[in-house]
Amino acid sequence: MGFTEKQEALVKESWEVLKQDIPHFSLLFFSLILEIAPAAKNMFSFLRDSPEIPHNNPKLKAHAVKVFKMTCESAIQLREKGEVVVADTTLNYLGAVHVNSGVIDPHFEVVKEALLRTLKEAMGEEKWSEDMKAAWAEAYDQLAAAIKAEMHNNT
Ligand code: HEM
Ligand code: ISQ
Repeated sequence: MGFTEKQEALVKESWEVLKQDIPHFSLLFFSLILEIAPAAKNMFSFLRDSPEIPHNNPKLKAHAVKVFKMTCESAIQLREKGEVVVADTTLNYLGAVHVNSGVIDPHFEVVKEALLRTLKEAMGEEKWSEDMKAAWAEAYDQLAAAIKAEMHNNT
């Protein structure tokens, strides 16, 4: 079954909420990644040398926003084209960045879990739903698949 208009709307709706407080939600996103996989800390250049997660680190914020935005873009494409297409140069770059940082396939599940938990927190019990979760999960999985394929191409 393809990605529906309703699923796309759910993703867009929650991205609008997330956007209201980027500093908070990027920090939360990151904290959740490290809560699930503490060892991931040393993979990130902007965290490696600091004893705790820096609040308001511009790099952390910018990176986290890219992850949110790219997943949101993927949802739109899934609805429009039925597949996620990432521009070649972007994909090459992301494949290389992740391979060079030591990222391996199982890490993608960690980031997925953290992303979904961040969204749940942002939406609150009232607005969060299984449908919303499934829509983000699908968009993320397809995007992750594209990045993973590129990472394997590089190795
Ligand atoms: C860097 C996106 C999955 C770890 C980045 C960058 C983006 C990004 C946009 C920044 C590149 C730049 O501007 O320099 C994504 C997306 C993912 C994903 C969309 C999934 C769909 C993961 C996973 C891990 C990971 C699973 C493993 C923990 C990293 C690391 C960096 C990075 C370590 C380099 C940060 C640095 O030292 O500057 N990612 N990522 N990413 N990502 Fe991911
Ligand atoms: C890079 N890749 C995946 C997840 C991230 C979360 C926060 C900051 C950077 C990231």
